[in-house]
Amino acid sequence: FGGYLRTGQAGVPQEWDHDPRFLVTGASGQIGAELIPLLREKYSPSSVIASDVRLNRELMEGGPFVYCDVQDKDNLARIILENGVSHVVHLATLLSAIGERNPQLALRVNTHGIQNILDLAIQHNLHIYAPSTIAVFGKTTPRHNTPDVTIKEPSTMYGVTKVHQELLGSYYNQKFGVDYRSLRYPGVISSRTMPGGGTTDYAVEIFHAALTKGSYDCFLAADTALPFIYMPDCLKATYELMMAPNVGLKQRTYNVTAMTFTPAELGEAIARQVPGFEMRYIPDFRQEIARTWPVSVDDSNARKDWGWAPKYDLDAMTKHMLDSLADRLK
Ligand code: AKB
Repeated sequence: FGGYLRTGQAGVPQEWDHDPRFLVTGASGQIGAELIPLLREKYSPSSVIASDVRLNRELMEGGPFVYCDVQDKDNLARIILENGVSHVVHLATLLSAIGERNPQLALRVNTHGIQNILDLAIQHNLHIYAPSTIAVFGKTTPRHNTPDVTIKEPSTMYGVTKVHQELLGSYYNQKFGVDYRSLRYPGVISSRTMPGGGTTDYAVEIFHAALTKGSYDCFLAADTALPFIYMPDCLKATYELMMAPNVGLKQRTYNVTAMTFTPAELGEAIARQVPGFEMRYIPDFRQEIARTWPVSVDDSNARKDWGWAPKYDLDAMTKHMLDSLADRLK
């Protein structure tokens, strides 16, 4: 991304030498559904191609939308070539919980997808942004204030494939000069699209349940603390890293976080605004996954290298989320 910038400071997109053309894979998921409208607003609707194996009508109405299974390298190559794509935002992935239900599928989609994208990046001189996750960490990782560089022995197939992605991205950067960038997302909370099969999904489901039923059965135990970020901050971090001048980046993958809370603490924050809200705890297999992930992560390198600073804490996020969701549910 930095290669296109003439001048500039971190997070402040400057003049472009030529207009970028984006391909976003996995567009219909939680992040794509909000990142694509933002990119289409900042550039032009026709220069942001959404792609997925599942249709998203809103995205299709707002600009180009094509079928793309990221395991199919020929189809990816055709889309990139025929549309003059310069930047790929690779979001197609099977998350932690759904990946444990079908580990072989998660292995195929997640590893073939990033391998295809990185190989095509060499041929077509593409700039790649592909998120990673706190799922790269495991039970041997220090769980508090987890740094960028530490032990990564994940317990899920999703985590295994994202360690593979991180290593491959960094290798392609060093060996072939591919402009690969990545953020390790914590749980992402948003009101527009439900997340698709993660361990942190409870923190989105809970808001829908609070507004529709006044109660929620949580699949994690009350005291399971995990790091989170609210979608406006997640979009801000993503866009800022994508646009940051390459010269300022000291690493290819950065931790980012905005808050840490337990299901009980989130329940209390919601109850302050939805009187009478009640929770029950019925932990399932996702509890085992959550116990291997960090409680909090250290994102000081992102703050230092490209000026990352989140805006939403638990209370601000809860209020904004309840207001936005109430509007959507009207
Ligand atoms: C998941 O729970 O699998 C994801 C993640 C933390 O990457 N939300």
